[in-house]
Amino acid sequence: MQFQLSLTAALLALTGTAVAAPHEGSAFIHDYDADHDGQVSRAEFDAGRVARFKATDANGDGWVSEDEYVQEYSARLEQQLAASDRSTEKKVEERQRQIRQTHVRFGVLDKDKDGKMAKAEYDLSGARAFAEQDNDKDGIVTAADAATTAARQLAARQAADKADS
Ligand SMILES: [Ca+2]
Ligand SMILES: [Ca+2]
Ligand SMILES: [Ca+2]
Repeated sequence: MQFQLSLTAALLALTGTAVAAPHEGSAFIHDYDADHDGQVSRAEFDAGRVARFKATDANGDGWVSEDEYVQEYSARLEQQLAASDRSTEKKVEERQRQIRQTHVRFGVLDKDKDGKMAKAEYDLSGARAFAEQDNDKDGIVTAADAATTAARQLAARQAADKADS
């Protein structure tokens, strides 16, 4: 059992996935599959994004600041960490890594670098994320699409790691 747990942790570290357990499948589908049919249509995705933008814009002024962005992510991360069976030490590490990446992500999302993530900037990154997940480009992200994308991303990361070392 202990071996299995540390193996899982090692695999998660390798894939750089948040703290989602492998049996949960695609985090993308988990996040946006509102009608629970196991796949995400473009309409479902767009509705989910609108809701998330609103929820992230905590003070309701129409744009998301870096603080608001990190805050929203960190709340979700804490839920995942609370449900995870990793050691306290690993959770501290994971938290630091994820929060650091969230700041980096905000910088990428804020295309015009005015310190604000506008809805248009958010939509742009959403459209890109959906296109990346929808492997066969039919406008619906199925479990097969998500699995193919995950495999492609893993291969790309491994190639990048190799280039680094
Ligand atoms: Ca705001
Ligand atoms: Ca901006
Ligand atoms: Ca598809």
